[in-house]
Amino acid sequence: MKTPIETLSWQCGPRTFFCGARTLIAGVVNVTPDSFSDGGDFLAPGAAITRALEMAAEGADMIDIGGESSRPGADSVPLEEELGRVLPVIEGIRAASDVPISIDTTKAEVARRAIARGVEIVNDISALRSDPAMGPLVAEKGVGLILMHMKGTPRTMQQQPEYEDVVAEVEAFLEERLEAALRIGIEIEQICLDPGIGFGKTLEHNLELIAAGWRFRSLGTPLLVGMSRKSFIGSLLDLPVGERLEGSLAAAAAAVLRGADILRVHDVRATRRAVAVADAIKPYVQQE
Ligand code: HH2
Repeated sequence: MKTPIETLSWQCGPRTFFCGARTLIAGVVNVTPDSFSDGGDFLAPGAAITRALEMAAEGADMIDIGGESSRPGADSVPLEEELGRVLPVIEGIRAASDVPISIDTTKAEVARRAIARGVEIVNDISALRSDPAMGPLVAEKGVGLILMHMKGTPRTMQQQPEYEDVVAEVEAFLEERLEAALRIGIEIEQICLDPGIGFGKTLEHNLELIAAGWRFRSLGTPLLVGMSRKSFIGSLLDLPVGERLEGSLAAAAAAVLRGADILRVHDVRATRRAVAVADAIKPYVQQE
């Protein structure tokens, strides 16, 4: 029996995304020397812009630009350096394309300058806990906001993460951050939630969270999941980061069938194809 998937709209400034029937793809471009999979590849603005436009042509629904790596153990980047990395790339993409852009940052000043250049979404992996100015900025500008779960900080998060019930704890965290955002004046339609695969989680925690998608989606917002090339795939396959495409596609299909609306990925064309098949099967899968 076919059960249509409830559509949730995600309001990101002037754009509205409809989440449900078709999985959306966020293409990742890290303008950093040290990101775990593409570190150093796109540090030159021209290379990052070219890659972003290529992803848009491959069918990315949005491009996520980051200037600070959040890989386990990563150091934080000073404000001026982060601005110097991401702003030329945002300007270059905007000059050539109207593809929606999200900025992966925990700093309100980076988000403010990015929004001034046409960015529609703030991807804050600290879920508004790093910078007290971030929530009010998002409320004032009406842009989209991704709230992600992380246990600890990128420096400490993989030091033996422990949970009694990982799904219940991540759910409680996301609910609490959602309520905090609403109290600041951000509308629920602006928000997207993310269980933060790999951020303070063991292999088993990640698998359990991917399978728990419908439960997170029942919090009433679209669900984003970022699994592309991550180390849990490397652990399962015993393969280095450059050889995790097939594993990433399998994880993508699984997450879609378990309720994910948006996937944050490095391989846009391949993921689009894999997910088109998963999307066709999705209405026939029990949504619980
Ligand atoms: N994962 C990474 C970075 N940002 N944002 C959200 N919302 N969800 C994620 O799962 C997520 C994220 C880590 O991946 P990547 O950007 O490829 O690497 P790095 O953090 O080393 O730059």
